[in-house]
Amino acid sequence: MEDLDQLRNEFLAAVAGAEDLESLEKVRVSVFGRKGLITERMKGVGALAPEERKAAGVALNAVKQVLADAIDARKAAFEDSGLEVRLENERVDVTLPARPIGEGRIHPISQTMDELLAIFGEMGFTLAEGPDIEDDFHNFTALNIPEEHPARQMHDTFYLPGGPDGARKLLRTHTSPVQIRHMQKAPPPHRIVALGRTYRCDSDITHTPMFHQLEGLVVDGHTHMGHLKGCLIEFCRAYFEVDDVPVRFRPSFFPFTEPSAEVDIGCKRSGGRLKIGGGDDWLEILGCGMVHPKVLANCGIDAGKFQGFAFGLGVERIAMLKYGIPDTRTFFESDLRWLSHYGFAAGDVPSMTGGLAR
Ligand code: 2NL
Repeated sequence: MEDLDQLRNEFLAAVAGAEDLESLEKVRVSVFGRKGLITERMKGVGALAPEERKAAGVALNAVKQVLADAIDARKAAFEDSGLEVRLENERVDVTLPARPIGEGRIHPISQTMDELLAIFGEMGFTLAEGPDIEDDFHNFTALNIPEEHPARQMHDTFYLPGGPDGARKLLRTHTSPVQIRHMQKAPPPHRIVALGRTYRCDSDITHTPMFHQLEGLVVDGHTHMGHLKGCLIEFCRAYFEVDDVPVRFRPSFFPFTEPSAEVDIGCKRSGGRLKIGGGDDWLEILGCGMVHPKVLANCGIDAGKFQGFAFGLGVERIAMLKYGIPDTRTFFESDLRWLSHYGFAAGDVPSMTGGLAR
């Protein structure tokens, strides 16, 4: 019994003297491990005479409990002080200024395209899509563009190397082939817009080799020039956010429409600044016309039964006019300072009547 007391005191001293969790674990193993002293003694109890066995077992169990409690208490103390140390070292200074979050900007071309889709979507147009790489038929022939037309020339159009049959694919020079493909695919009525990248072999202050277009097409049994005018006047009001913006239709020519017109809006220029609406100046913003019967026929549509209108505009041009961006080329320079100035925040969602819905 006495040596049990001594054993207990020695181990309590060892527990108290353990300086960290690791040395405490060593003490625990030396007592309770497979070869630990208590474990050994427990085996010894089994070998005692039956009358001694009970008292020895009780005494040994009592010591065992005391030691286990001491180890647990010491362990908890180490863990608490570990937490204290961590809280001290990892202290958060809530008065520090927040790190700036690099918030992205929406490119003015993306913003303008979203606005256009919102406006024409509200009018009942759906978006049609098609490939950037086109063939001669869908980009030119179907649109009644003659073989000798300057637009077909090598120096105006990006042609790809010829295939085995000698036919050369090209980068679409306008979004019209999207509408041609749409008309070939399904019978009228049609009410679609095509929107996206277009390419021309042209590069100077006002031209970039890649630019964006939006075109619209309506074909059914009855749509006439009055609908064309109503639709485009409504578009000008919605896009420029000027309810009484003057709109003028000026006769023009395109091979794919007859009659054809160009649309101007009224504006005022003073002190180098441009104000849309009112004034006595005019600004050209889009081209349009009634779809040429030959174009309908080229798409398998009976021009005796169906008619409609089409229009096209340059996205860069109307973005520059609305947002006061002076130089086309800057759109594609990927200059972050330019983007943070002219770009839009993600919350600037285009509304369906033009402008921003916040
Ligand atoms: C402009 C003028 C225009 C069209 C595009 C078109 C498409 C088909 C049939 C008939 Cl499939 N026309 N598109 C019509 C008139 C004008 O664009 O100045 N664009 C920048």
